Amino acid sequence: MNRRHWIRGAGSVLGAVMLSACDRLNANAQFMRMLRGAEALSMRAQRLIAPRGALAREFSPADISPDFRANGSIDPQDVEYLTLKAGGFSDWRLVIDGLVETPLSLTLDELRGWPARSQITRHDCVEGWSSIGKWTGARLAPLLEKAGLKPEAKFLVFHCADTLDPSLAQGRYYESIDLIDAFHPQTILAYAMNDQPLPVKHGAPLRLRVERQLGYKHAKYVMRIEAVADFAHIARGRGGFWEDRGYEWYAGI
Ligand SMILES: Nc1nc2c(c(=O)[nH]1)N[C@H]1C(S)=C(S)[C@@H](COP(=O)(O)O)O[C@H]1N2
Ligand SMILES: [Mo]
Repeated sequence: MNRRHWIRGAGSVLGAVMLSACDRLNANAQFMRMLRGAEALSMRAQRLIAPRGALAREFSPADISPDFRANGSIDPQDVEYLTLKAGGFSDWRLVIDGLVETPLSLTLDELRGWPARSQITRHDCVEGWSSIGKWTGARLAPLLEKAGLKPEAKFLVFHCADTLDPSLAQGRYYESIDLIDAFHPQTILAYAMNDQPLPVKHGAPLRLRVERQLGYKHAKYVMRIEAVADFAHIARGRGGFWEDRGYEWYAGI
């Protein structure tokens, strides 16, 4: 069997597994373990088809959605965030720490001075909608090179300012990516959208764009980027707010 056939075969088996998934099975630990195995398989399969450095498709200005949807938190009410917003984010700092040689703390103005990239891309949300927007921001790779990742660092955790689930102590939004996505050329910390300062509903003052991943990986309201060896100790240990509630950690597109 050649590679392509093998991938197609594996894909249809996974599809059947997914179709039979239901909430009851979701609660079944053995089934969840199997899904995680399938997730690792789909991650490897996808990376055979599209190499890890491949760029997400970029669009032309004419393709930009006139009304880009906003989703999840759109107006955080966390006191710390409200205070920063009231001050025009002049007291906001992006912290990059954890397993780095030199922790960084950067103002928005300082970030604007770092090597930047603009890209017009399509945002795909698992809820079944897509919008095209233009994003401008600091490329993540040069910032990570400045901070100097320690050899043990394997993932970046994005800590956000918003509480999406107020019913729990662990209701703050957070996300994580691996170093392949972290150093991808289209991975940026966006401070502008469609040539305007990033609006609050889309994550002001700073949000992640990680274009080879589904919408929920694109952390908005980023406060801190922590380099870690693993994320088992953070919140419920699955690497993200939605991952802690059953979504797959790898959401590659
Ligand atoms: N901090 C934070 N980031 C977040 C979310 C959120 O609720 N809080 N929602 C996620 C989801 S599911 C999607 S689809 C996108 C939505 O981004 P948008 O509001 O700019 O469309 O942000 C993602 N990042
Ligand atoms: Mo989403």
